[in-house]
Amino acid sequence: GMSFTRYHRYNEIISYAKQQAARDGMVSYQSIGTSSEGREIGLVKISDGTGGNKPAIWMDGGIHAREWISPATVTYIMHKLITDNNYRDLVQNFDWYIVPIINVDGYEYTHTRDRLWRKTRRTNQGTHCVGTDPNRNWGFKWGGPGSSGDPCSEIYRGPKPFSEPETSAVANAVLARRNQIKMYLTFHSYSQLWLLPWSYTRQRPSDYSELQRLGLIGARALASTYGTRYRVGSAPEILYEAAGGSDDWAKGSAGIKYSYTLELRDTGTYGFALPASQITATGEETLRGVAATARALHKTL
Ligand code: 0X9
Ligand code: ZN
Repeated sequence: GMSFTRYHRYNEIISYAKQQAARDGMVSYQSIGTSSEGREIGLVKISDGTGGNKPAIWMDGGIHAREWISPATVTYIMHKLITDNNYRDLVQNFDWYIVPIINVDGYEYTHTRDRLWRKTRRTNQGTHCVGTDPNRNWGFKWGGPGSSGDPCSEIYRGPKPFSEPETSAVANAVLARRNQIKMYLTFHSYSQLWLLPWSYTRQRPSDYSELQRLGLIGARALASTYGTRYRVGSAPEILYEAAGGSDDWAKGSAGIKYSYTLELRDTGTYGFALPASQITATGEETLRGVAATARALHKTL
């Protein structure tokens, strides 16, 4: 089983995902690619198997290495979707695709060398500076504002779109299921924000009010759990402009209408070093937010 009283290493999370797949017929596991250091990137599908493919929801975590609460929360939600009957409707109405950790090399590096590492661990030509910001590396409006061409920058976009095997693997896995996926959710920390497209521009998409409506439903349900308050809006309005992120790519390139980035707990008291004692509460409130948004989404289909 999996405990949520501490942060787990990459191997423990992947083993847990594989175990669930081995013991529960509704869960399957596959590798969707390999990181630059050779680690497998795992995808879990939860599907109750009555008939063919249903509308699906995609969730991923751990794009940024140091944001440990992200893989922990995604794993918590996965665990609850599999084991808690209160969420049966969500598994009956949707297939769920879940990648607990995208930046697998960076995640391990934060456990072994540098707790605050953010980027991937691929070496760059002509410099000792390592890594690309995997949330500036996606191929929609790549190179735009809020990204850098300097390999030594924390927001280095990489030499070209999808230069990183990790972002490329996830993009290909999403594209292969693009007609099925109705919502894309990606989990970061910290700041307690429910971010709506776009991030690359201050302009709002034409369907902004529909995206905002579902975002507000999620943030309200999240807050009603333990009182944790989220702000809902686009990144340029409530955070900063930044092009090349997975959320903009999911909407702009993959055509997934509902695309959100959640910035989880906290607002800066502990920041990236959120104590493990907050994993279950963060997982539970985020699950309730996601569940409320998913139920509202289902009514629109
Ligand atoms: O800058 C980011 O990538 C995210 N914030 S974080 O502190 N976790 O690094 C915000 C991402 C919002 N979406 C895009 N910029 N596309
Ligand atoms: Zn992040």
